[in-house]
Amino acid sequence: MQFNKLRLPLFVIASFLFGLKTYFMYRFMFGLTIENLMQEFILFVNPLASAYLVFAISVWLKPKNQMRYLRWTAIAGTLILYLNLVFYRNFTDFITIPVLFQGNNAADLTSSIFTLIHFEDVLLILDIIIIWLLSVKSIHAAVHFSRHSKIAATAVTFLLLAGNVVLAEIERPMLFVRAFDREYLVKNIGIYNYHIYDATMQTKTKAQRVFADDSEISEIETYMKEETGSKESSEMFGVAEDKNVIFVSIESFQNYLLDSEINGTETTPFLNDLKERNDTIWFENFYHQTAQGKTSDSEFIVENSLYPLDRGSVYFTHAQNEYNALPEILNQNEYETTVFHANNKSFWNREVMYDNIGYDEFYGEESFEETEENSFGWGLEDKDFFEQSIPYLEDQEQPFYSKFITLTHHFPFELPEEKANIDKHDSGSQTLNDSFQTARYTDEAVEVFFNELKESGLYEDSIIVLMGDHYGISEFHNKAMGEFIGKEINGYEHMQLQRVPFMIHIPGYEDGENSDEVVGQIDVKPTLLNLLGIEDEKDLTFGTDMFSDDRKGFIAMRDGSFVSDDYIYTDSICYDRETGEEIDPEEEACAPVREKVDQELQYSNDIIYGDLFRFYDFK
Ligand code: GP9
Ligand code: MN
Repeated sequence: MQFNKLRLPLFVIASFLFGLKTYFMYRFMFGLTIENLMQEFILFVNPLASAYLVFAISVWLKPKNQMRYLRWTAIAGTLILYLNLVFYRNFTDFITIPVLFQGNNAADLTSSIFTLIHFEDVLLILDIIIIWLLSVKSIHAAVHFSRHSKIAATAVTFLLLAGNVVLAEIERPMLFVRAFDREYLVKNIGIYNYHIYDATMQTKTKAQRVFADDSEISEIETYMKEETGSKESSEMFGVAEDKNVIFVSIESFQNYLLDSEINGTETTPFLNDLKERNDTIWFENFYHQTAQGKTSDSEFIVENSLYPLDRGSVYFTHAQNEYNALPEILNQNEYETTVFHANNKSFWNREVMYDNIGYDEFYGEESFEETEENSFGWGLEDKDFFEQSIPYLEDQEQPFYSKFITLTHHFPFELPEEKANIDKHDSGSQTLNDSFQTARYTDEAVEVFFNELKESGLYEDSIIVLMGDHYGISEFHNKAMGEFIGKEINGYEHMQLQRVPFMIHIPGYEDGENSDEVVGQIDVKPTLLNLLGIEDEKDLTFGTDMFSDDRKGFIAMRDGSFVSDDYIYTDSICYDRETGEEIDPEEEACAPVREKVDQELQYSNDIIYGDLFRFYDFK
C-alpha cells in the first residue's frame, strides 16, 4: 500500500480523506456560497480540522480498538453529514435539536424522499471503503502511541480548533453572538462543531427560564413603547367592529403566483380579481417571517406579534408559556374562537398550543369526511375542506374568529391530473413546475369558499383575511425560479420572493386599495385588533397596525435579514429597496436598522426562552 510507505498513522489518512469529502459536499452538494478567498480557505480547512479532531481521539485507545473506532466514526460522521444534506435539499437549512422532535419534518421528507436522494450520493461511501480496507488489511497500522505522541496529536487538535475559530471570527465578527444564521456557522466552523454549538444552545435556553426574572420584561416594555411604533388607533379603527373574522392561512403561497400565467392561463384568477376590488385592501409588500417552524411559525407570529424562534418551532418547544394571544384577547371581547385544519391535531403540537392560547374549538382531521375521491397528498383537498366546514361555521355564536389552514398547495405539490385546470410549467425544477397546478386548485377552492359563505348568509357579517403562510419554493430551485420571473436571483431578489399574499376583504367597504407599505406577519395582530375596534394598550407587540402613520419602518426576518422602507439587507449586503442596487459597505446605510433588528430578535427570544410574560400583567 502506498499509504504505508509514507508511514502516516491511519487516523491522519482517515482525517484527510474524510475532511476532503466533507469539503466537496459543502462546496458542491450543499452548494454553500463563497464570497471571497478567505471564505474558500476556511471552508477547505475546517472540514480537515474537524475530521482530525474526531479521528485523533483514536490515539488514546488500545491498538485493537483504534481501527474499530476509525471505521465506525467514518460511518457515523457520514450519516450525520448525509442526513443534513437531505434536510438541506428540502429546507435549505441545517438540522437543530428541536427540529429532530418535530414529527412533521420527517413526514415532509418521506413524502418527497425520491427528489431528495440523488444517484451520485453513492460516492459518499468511497472514503469509508478506503478507510475500512486500510484498517482491515494493515492491522499493524494500529500502534502503541507513546505518551509523547498522544499528547502531540491532541495538541494539534487544539491548535487546529483554535486556528479555525480565530479565522472564523476574523471573517465573521460576532459569529457566535449573532448565531441565528446557521449557514454561516456551518461554513465557518463545520457541521460537527455546529452540532456541538447547537447542543450547547439547547442547554442554555432550557436554563434561561429558570434564571429569568421580572426586570427583563420591564426593559423590553420600555423598548417597545419607544421603538415599535404607535399604539394609537388609526383611521381604520373599528371599521370591522362586531364582524366575524374568517382568517384563511393559505399553504405555501408566494406572490410570484399572483398575476402569473402558464401557456396563457391565469394561475390565480380569483385572487387576481379579488385583490383589485373596492372591498379589498391588498398589501403587495407583505413578507412572511417564518423560520424552522413553517406554518406553525406563521400562526405564532400572527397570534402573538412576536418573532418565531431561531431554532425549532415555538409551537413545539414553548407551548406551555404564558402569552397574550389574539384568541385570548378576542375571547375577552365576547368572540367565539375556532380553528379549522384537516390534519392530525397533534401535528406541530397544535392541540396543546391552541388550548393554551385560548381557542375554544379545534376542528381537526376527525371533523371531516375523507374519502379516496376527495383526498390526496397531504389529505383532504381544499375544496372539500371549505365545503365541509360551512355547517360548523353556521353553528357558531357570532361574532366569531375562525382560522382556516389550507393544505393542497403543499410541497411536493401533487394533484391528480383530472383535477388540474392549468398546465404544468416547463423548467428544470419539477417542484416549481407542479406548484402552478396546486396553486390554481387552491385559488378555485377559495372561490368555492366565498360562494358558500354568501349562500350561508355569513358573508355580509364577516371580514375575510387571506394570508400566505411562508415560501413554497425553496432556494434550491433558484435557477428555475429565476428563469420564471425573468431575474437572476441574488440576495435582493431572494428577499423579494419572501412576499406572500395578504388581503383584507371587507364586504360593503368601498375604499379598497393596493398598499405598498412594507408590512409583515408581525403586524397582523395589531392590525386586526384595530379593525375590530379593540383597544389593548397594555399589549406587548413587535408589530404595528398596518394602517398607522407611525410605524417603525422595517420588517425583520428571523435570520437577521430585513426589509426597511429604504433598504433590503441580507447575507451582509445592503441593497437599495427601490432599485435593488448594492450599496457601498463604507456608507453603513443598513447599520442603524440592523442594530434594532438584532435587538428585537434578541428580546423576542428572551421573552420566549425566559417565559417572561408570566411576570407581566396584561390587564
Ligand atoms: C400541516 C400543515 C403544513 O398541518 O400545516 O405544515 P408545513 O409543512 O407547511 O409547516
Ligand atoms: Mn405551511
